[in-house]
Amino acid sequence: MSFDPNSTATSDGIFGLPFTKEESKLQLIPVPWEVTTSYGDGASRGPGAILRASYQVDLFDIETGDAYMAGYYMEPESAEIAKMGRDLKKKAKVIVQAIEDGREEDAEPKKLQAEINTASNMVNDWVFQKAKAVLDQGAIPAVLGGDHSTPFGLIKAVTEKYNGDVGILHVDAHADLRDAYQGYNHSHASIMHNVMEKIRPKKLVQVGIRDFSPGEYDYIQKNSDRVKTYFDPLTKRRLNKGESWQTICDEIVSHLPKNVHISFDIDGLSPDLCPGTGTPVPGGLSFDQALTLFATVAESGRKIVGLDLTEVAEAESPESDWDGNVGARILFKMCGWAMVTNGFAKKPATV
Ligand SMILES: [Mn+2]
Repeated sequence: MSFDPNSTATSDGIFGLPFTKEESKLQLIPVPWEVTTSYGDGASRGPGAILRASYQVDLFDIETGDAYMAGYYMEPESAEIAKMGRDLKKKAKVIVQAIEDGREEDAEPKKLQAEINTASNMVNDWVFQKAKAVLDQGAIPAVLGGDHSTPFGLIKAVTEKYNGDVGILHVDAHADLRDAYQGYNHSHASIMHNVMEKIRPKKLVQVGIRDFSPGEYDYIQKNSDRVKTYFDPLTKRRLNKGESWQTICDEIVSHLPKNVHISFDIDGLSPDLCPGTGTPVPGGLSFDQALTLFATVAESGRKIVGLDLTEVAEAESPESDWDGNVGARILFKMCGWAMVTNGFAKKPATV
């Protein structure tokens, strides 16, 4: 394997890198799935949008150096999962209509919900097996969604590997702590509730949260020993009163155990950085604030043992690759820090 990092991409691998699966310490599992998304469409095409935009990212990074030399590999998308997702998304629209019409208890929507729940379980199992195989190879697994339901199997595999001693750093506009959503057991709006109740990692630390239900707020209050939420408006007030983002990042990271899984919903960022995402909310993190948060995790001595990036949409207009571009750069930074914190790469001496 030889290539020139100074030239433009010559391989069609993620970030233009030519590594095989076997030689890669970071392996991406794309999950083109958004069956239960409630608002905008497009997250199922996120992995493709990120892949195309990834060729523009310059490989050397001032914070993580040539971490990519540890090898990044993205699996081809499963055509089977993409097709199953497309077919079920049509059926999900029938359910949404039934709910609007007050017919959600009818036999037809109930049957479709059951069908979607079965399919979601299948996708979770599929992701779990894939992630487990990556971990068994001594590499770091990552999921590229798709909607935010997609990393469930990944978080399960990572948490099992470390016997539960894992903290989830969850960046999102939404708390994703709903018990169930529109009759779905595994929807994007319930991912962290499912993670905390069915997988039970040690800690959930949420950042950027600005959209949640009273029930979700209640869940956060009742589980304050396991769930720490940084509500975006309150964090912004602290900044406005003169606290530094670095101070707040140090505090956020202090709640996490040694092993950290980063679950990054792109809508945690300010919506000008993800205009095509399904459920954008004003407010949120700047790009630089996200990078500082990652760097703080790494510099604290914690290890990034898994990561996912979800809800990146293919932009509305075919000429625009902005959503993919931002997504690719967030992904690249998370991958770089994962390599550095696992000892697969060294950061530049000057940083
Ligand atoms: Mn979200």
